[in-house]
Amino acid sequence: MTVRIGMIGPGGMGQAHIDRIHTVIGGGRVVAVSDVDEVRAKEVAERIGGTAYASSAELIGADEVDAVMICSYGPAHEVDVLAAIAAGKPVFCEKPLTPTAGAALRIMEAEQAAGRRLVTVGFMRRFDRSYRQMKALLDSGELGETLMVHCAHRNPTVPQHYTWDMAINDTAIHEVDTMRWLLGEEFVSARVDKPKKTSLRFEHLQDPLVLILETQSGVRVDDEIFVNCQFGYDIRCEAVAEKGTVSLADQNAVEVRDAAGHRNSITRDHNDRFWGAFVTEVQEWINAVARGEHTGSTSWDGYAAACVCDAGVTALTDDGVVEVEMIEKPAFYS
Ligand code: ISE
Repeated sequence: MTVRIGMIGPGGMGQAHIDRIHTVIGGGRVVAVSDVDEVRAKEVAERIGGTAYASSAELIGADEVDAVMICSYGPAHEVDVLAAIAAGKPVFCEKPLTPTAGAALRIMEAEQAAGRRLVTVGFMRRFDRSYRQMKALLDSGELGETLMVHCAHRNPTVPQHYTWDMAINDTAIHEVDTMRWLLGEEFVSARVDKPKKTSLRFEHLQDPLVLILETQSGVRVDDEIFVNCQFGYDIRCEAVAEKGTVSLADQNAVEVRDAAGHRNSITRDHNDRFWGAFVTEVQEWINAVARGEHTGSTSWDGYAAACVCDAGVTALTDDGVVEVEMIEKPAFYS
């Protein structure tokens, strides 16, 4: 069976998904697109030999669409995820599921009422080989209990429309999800440290910042967010446990040694850095849709990440420690 996918928002991320689905991934095909920019929708549809729909609602309702992929702007996600649930179609929604916890809660309620897990959130780092090896080692208990995790998330630059809260809601959300998954527990509090700002940023940004999170059992996670670091897309993670540490290795494929020194290349692009993770994530989703099953992060994961980010955004404006407010996990997501 070929899973016929309808893509909402085929911008940069969406096009990258289309390219992998049509080249390296098996079992799926993007047959329909819609976009707020109608011209772009038509161009993409023509390129892939699919149909351009005038609205996301029409695309979701189309008979030729078995499953929906949402790659639009975060605030637009809720209405389309709810429509996909109402249509009984599996939906892969890029992160963040929603920009606020309240909206994610409405999605969870609709999904539970539908009685079937239909929503997968695009938290791709869970599919990265290095993070998976790190988790396997920590879960084995060989290093004892995990006590702290030091993370860094650096982007070369961000565009002017990147708003101040996106440092948490759009960037740090990756570590929020990955750390919940890695440590297997929820965060209870957030704090933001605000160091000296780089002069190479837009005035409205606190850049860099350090998000400090604490889990239920007291594990401390610090996450340096530096979205105008100039030099590359640089992701670091070191877990400190009772008897040792484990870190992500450099992701370079080759190292150069010459008269200029010993160095490796650093990518500037998240699609390049997490290429393998994206491929595995989307392949597993398509396989699961074909089997009528659910895979990947759930709406609960989208909701929990949004709750932590809500606390982080508050901590960005108000000093001090902010408690994470979250409902009890519904049995539906256990
Ligand atoms: C972007 O949306 C991503 O998901 C990237 O991985 C992240 O590094 C960037 O800061 C976000 O804006």
